[in-house]
Parts: sequence; structure tokens; C-alpha cells
Amino acid sequence: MRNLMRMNKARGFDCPGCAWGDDNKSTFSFCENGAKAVTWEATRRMVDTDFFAKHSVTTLYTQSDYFLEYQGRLTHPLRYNAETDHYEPISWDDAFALIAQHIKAMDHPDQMELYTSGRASNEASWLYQLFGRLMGTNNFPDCSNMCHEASGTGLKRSIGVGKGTIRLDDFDHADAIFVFGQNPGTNHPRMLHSLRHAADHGAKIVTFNTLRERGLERFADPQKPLEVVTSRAGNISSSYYQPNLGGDMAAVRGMVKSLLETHRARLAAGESGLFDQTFINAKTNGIEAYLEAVDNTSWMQIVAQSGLTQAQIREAAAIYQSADRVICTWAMGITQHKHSVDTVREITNLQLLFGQLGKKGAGLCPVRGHSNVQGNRTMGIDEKPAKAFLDALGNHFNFEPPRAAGHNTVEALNAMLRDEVKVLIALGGNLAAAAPDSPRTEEAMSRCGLTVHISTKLNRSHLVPGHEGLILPTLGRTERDLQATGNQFITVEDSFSMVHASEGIGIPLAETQRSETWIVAGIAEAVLGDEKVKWRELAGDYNLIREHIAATIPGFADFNAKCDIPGGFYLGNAAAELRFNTPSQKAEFNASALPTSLFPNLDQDVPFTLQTLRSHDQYNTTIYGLDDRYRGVFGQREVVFINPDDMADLGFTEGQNVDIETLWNDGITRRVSGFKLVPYNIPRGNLAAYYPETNPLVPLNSFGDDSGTPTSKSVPVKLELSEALADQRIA
Ligand SMILES: Nc1nc2c(c(=O)[nH]1)N[C@H]1C(S)=C(S)[C@@H](COP(=O)(O)OP(=O)(O)OC[C@H]3O[C@@H](n4cnc5c(=O)[nH]c(N)nc54)[C@H](O)[C@@H]3O)O[C@H]1N2
Ligand SMILES: Nc1nc2c(c(=O)[nH]1)N[C@H]1C(S)=C(S)[C@@H](COP(=O)(O)OP(=O)(O)OC[C@H]3O[C@@H](n4cnc5c(=O)[nH]c(N)nc54)[C@H](O)[C@@H]3O)O[C@H]1N2
Ligand SMILES: [Mo]
Repeated sequence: MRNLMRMNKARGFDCPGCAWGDDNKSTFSFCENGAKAVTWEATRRMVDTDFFAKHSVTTLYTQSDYFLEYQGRLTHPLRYNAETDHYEPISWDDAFALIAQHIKAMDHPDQMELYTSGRASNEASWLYQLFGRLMGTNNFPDCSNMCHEASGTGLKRSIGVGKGTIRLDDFDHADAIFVFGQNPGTNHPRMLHSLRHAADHGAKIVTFNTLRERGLERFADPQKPLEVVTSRAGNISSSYYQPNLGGDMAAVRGMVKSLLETHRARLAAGESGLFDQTFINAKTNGIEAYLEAVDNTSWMQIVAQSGLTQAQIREAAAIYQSADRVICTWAMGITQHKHSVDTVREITNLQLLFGQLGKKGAGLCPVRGHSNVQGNRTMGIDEKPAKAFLDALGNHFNFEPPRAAGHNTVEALNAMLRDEVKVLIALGGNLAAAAPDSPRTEEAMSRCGLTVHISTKLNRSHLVPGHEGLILPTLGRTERDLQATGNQFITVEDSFSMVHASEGIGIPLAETQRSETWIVAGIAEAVLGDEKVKWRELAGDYNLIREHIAATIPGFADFNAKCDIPGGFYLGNAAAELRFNTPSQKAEFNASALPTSLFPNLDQDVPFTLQTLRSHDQYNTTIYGLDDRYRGVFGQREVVFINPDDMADLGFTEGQNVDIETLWNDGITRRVSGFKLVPYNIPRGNLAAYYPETNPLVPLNSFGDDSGTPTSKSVPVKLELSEALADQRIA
């Protein structure tokens, strides 16, 4: 509780749960799932060296992800011994020397992949990217490639900046909030407080979600700060639409089609139009081509693809029309499809028509996942870094940074499969379980010369080492970080571009655990020496790192001084000030047609589209427990949600076990077995099952156009009764 009470306060630690902002007015600055994230990290259980002496990697591999993380915190640096198949203790110095040996033996810096998961601090990730660029590579695959990449890419093209344009208090001023493809009751519980405040002020909350999610249907109960969704609560969404998976672009296109009709009818009647013509003329480019694309999209196509009726879409459009100030938020239901960049841009098109940028209570809000994933990008964890950023870095450190684009996550895995990767370093995360196509991903990782995992807990990635493997135990954000000059704090950035300090208080379990920043500095020093950069000095005093950040990244002037501002400081957002850093210097409408199909490369019929999503008891690949309370699932995770009529049509019944098999065109069988059928309120032809259990079904080379994000929310599949059961039926 002591940890929790300090969370998200002026200089407590930032909640590692999600990237929602901190509402300093709210009495409840933490939530049930934030509490789980903190207590999970703060466990006193340890996986010490005895544990690894007892269990071989092969036997650990047969255990569940839940079992692996439940063993507790990693405490000692470990080296994989392929002969004994055990991890054995190694000293920090020897570990760094081994890494340096492998890296120095590479023929080219691009033979290294530097993965990052979005919990890493600004300081650690900035240092990490500096190391990579001084080495000469932009190979920075990260969790963002599997997450909000489409938001960054789409927004950058449309409005010149890849981040959301609103601030947290905009929710208090909105007349309508449209929530697309997101389950905040589980994944961003503090967002429900913002939605509740907004609804209290009369705002309409309009939800587009394939599933009926209880968290979006029910109000937060202020009496129960930890459990924000209760059965006694009132409605949170004024309208709830359930589009097909991947149907949101069509739904928004339909809304615009309906609004365009009204707009034209008004103009024809000599009245003023519906759209914000002043804004459109002064600030945007490409409206003619876009409206032509809208005219060319038929209602038949819109209805078929969205799965919504014309009446539903017109109703949503009417709500939009009646609101002066509109916020659109979205998450993985929008970004993990083939046409996600176009979908993000379609939402932006709608907002541009009505000038919903640059005013209070309005704007675009991609709700980020990991608590510092947005900050990682700001710090330069980016396989396609901007020229201006590289120039600044090169000038400041007097070197020529690599200019060619590096690998994203899928490209990195493909490079490993081609035996082009000698060294994989992972700053956090669980690449083996988070990436698609699990057998291919594991094969890829095990082909590396050396894999290095900087981790808090044991996970699947550690069990698929390369020819050599290291696990480096690190401190979590909740823990005290004592360095040469005293206790250190780090900084993070939330979904609203607020940067703030975070300082842990928990006493580390073992002296051999080290901070991420210290570890990154140790690796860099062992490989590069300290001529150009005094890595050890930086690791001893994070203020020095922040001085370098201030000198190389816009918006961070006086960084150290600003860290004292309670609640943090705002980085600013050019698009929110109506400055658009696009080639035309205007916001760009996007005139893409709707996709002809979600699976253009398949010529067979696709009976079902499957989405892979999170339960209430997990943090990505970390499984806290086996319940998914709001969806009524208890004690199990291998379930598949299905429309009752689809189940009846197949002749299947509730509780039967099925195999799910992917329909793809590369001759590889992708199949998971024994998933229990759970009838659910979901449109026909759509299925849902949990990630990461269903990651084997997502083909590695099925990813979003221009985003490279695995299509985790639209997997073409068929269902069959599992063999054991099929046999029973025959018997
Ligand atoms: N407790 C907890 N918090 C978390 C996480 C966690 O695992 N646990 N993960 C963090 C991370 S990294 C992220 S990225 C976020 C993820 O936050 P979310 O995006 O909320 O996560 P998902 O569980 O993937 O849920 C996707 C939601 O979109 C809906 N959906 C899926 N496909 C479609 C579609 O095509 N159209 C529409 N309209 N809806 C669709 C699903 O029904 C589901 O409600 O949460 C972050 N916060
Ligand atoms: N099928 C499918 N696949 C998906 C998704 C999906 O919806 N469906 N979602 C995707 C998304 S949105 C994301 S963001 C990725 C997530 O991908 P990752 O970020 O790689 O995965 P996580 O499960 O968040 O990583 C958990 C591990 O991080 C380590 N860890 C925890 N805290 C710390 C810390 O403070 N420091 C360090 N160094 N390590 C720490 C622990 O060892 C833990 O095992 O997965 C993606 N994969
Ligand atoms: Mo994410």
C-alpha cells in the first residue's frame, strides 16, 4: 500500500500499468490493474541461481508463461551453458566482456538487433539508442512496432506529428467522445474516470467495439476506487456499435457519407454547410479528392464491411454532428489490422472536416499501451529516425550516425531466420511471446549468435537462447536506484505528451540487480570504450544524461529543472497549435478507398476472423491469473468467444473444445488445440481469443500496410472440434 499511495504523485514512481495521464484533481490515482502491476513487480519471491541449477532450460520451456513469471524476480546475471542446458551464474564484468566479444566479431553493425519494450525510462532508452547509433545501426525493433505504429505513421502523414493532440483536461470540455477499438475497463482503467467526468458534464460517449465490453457499458463507482466497474453502476456509453473486425474505416467513411449529404442539402437550401469551411480552407489540403473517394464508396460496401446498418451509422453521424467539440480515442482494435494506417487517417479525415483540432475539448487521442512507449520514441527508439534527430545527435557527439532505415520487429525476426543476426539485445519485454507466429519467432531467436535479455522476471524469451545467451537482472521502476552520486530518478512521457519524474522507493531484493541505465552503460563501455562518451559517469548521475537529452531532443531545454514541476511538463504538439509539419504545411486529407477485402491474398472462403486480445488478469505476456471477470471467464484462458448462432450453425455446443486453424497461403500449418467455446455477444463471423496463447496463429508476414504491425486483430481462421472430442462423438 505504501508503494501504491506514492504512485503517480509529484515524485512517487510512475505507474508501470499503462500510459494514461495523471489527473491531479482525482482522489484515485491508481486502479485495480495498476495495483496488480505494482505488486507483481514488488514480489519478494526470487529465482536465484539454485533455481537454475535445479531446472534445465528444456524442462522450464514446458512450463506455462504464468508459472515462469510467478517464480519471482531475477537476481543474478546468468549465462546459458548449451552443454548442460542450464543457466549458470556469471559476473557482471564477464557478462559485459562476452557481449563485447560477440559484437566486436560482427562484420557489420546491422548484424545486431536492439529490441526495446515500452517500460524503459527516457534515460535508459536514450542511452541505448546512442550506443546503437555510435555502433552504426538503426536496428531498433520495439514493442511499438506491434502496437501503435499505425497511429504514429497515419498521424504523421495526416497532421505532421505522430502523437495525440489532446491533453487530459480536454475530456472535461468535450461534447462527445468516440472510443474506437479499445477496452479501457481493463487496459486503461483510469480512463474510465475521465469518461465518467465527461459524461457527468453531459458529454455523449460513443463506443465502437466488436465485443460488448462491460467496462464500456458501466460507469465507474467512486466508492470503489480499485474496482472501477461494478454491477450497480450506470451506463457509460450513450451508444454502442459493434462493427466487424476491421470494419471501422468503413463505419467512419459511412458517417462522413451521411454528414456530407446533410452538408450538401444545407448548401442547396442556401444555408451554411455543416463542415468547418474556414478551417478546411486555411489549414488542410486534399479535400476534393477525399470527398470524391467518399462519393465513390457505396453504402453497400460500407454496410457489408462495417457490419453495421445504414441506420446505425447515420445515428452515430447525427451524434457527431450535434457535438461542438469531439474527441476520438482508439487503441489496438484500430491499429492491428492490414489497413490500420488508412483507418487512423479516416478518423483524422472526419475530425478535420469539422475543425476538431486546436480547440479545447477536441482532438485525436491514440491511447498508448506501455507506460513509457511514447517516451521511448521521443528518445529516438525508432528504426526510421528523422533526419533532424540524427543531425542533432551527430553534431552533439561529433560523429556521422547511420542514415539507412533499420529493422522493425517483423523485419528483425526475418533477418534472424536468414541467419543475418549475430547479437540480439532486449531492453525488457518478452519478444518470444509477444511477437507473432510463435514457432517461427522462437526459431528466429535461437538462430542468433548471442541473445541478451535485460529483465525483471523469467519469461519465455529466456528459454529460446541463441548459440549463447545471457539474462541480466534489472531493477523495476518501483525500486530505489542508488548510483555513485546517490539515489536517482528517471523520467517518462504519457499519452498526453506530459513528461514527469519517477523515483522508486522499494529496497532491491539483491545487490546483484542493476538499473537498466547502468546495464546499458556497462554494455556500451565494454564495446566502445569511454573516449567519446563517459558511459560510467552518465550511469552514476542521470542528471548528466538529461543534459545530453536537453541538447539533442526538441522540447527538453532545462530538462533537469523542469523535472521538479509537480505533475510534469508538457512537450507541446505542433498539430494542436495548428502547425502542420507535412510537406504542404497543411493537414492532409487521405483519399484511400476502402480495402476490397481484409485478406486480399486469400482466394478461399474465410469462415471466421479472429482477434487476439487481453483478459482482465494479464499484462501483455505476463499472466497474473486465469480469470477474465468482466467477460465472465474464470480459471481458464484457452477459450474462444463466438456468436451463439455461428456455434449452432456449426453444430457445436457451449463448452466443447475446438482447434483454431489459420487460413494462409504459405503452406505452413498454424493451429492451436483445445480451446473451449464461449458463446458471446459478438457479430457473426467474428471470434476472439486471448493473446499470447493464440500468437502461433498470426502469420509473421501478415502485417499492416506501411505500419509493419502484425495483424493480431484480424486472423483468417476456421474451427474444428478438437480430436479427443471428435473421437468421442464418433464413439
Ligand atoms: N491491465 C492491462 N493494462 C494494459 C495492458 C495489459 O495487457 N493489461 N497492455 C497495455 C498495452 S501494451 C496496450 S497496447 C494497451 C491495449 O489496450 P486495448 O487496445 O484495449 O487492448 P486489447 O485487449 O487488445 O483490446 C482491444 C479492444 O478492441 C476491440 N476490437 C478488436 N478489434 C476491433 C475492431 O476491428 N474494431 C473495433 N471497433 N473494436 C475492435 C476488442 O473487442 C477489445 O475491446 O493496454 C495497455 N494496458
Ligand atoms: N497476438 C497478439 N500479439 C501481441 C498483441 C496483441 O494484442 N495480440 N499486442 C502487442 C502489443 S500492443 C505489445 S505492446 C507487445 C508487448 O511486447 P513486450 O513489451 O515485449 O512484452 P511484455 O509482455 O510487456 O514484456 C513483459 C516482460 O518485461 C519484463 N519487464 C517488466 N518490467 C520490466 C522493467 O521495468 N524493466 C525491464 N528491463 N524489463 C521488465 C519482464 O521480464 C516481463 O516478462 O505485444 C504485442 N503482441
Ligand atoms: Mo502495446
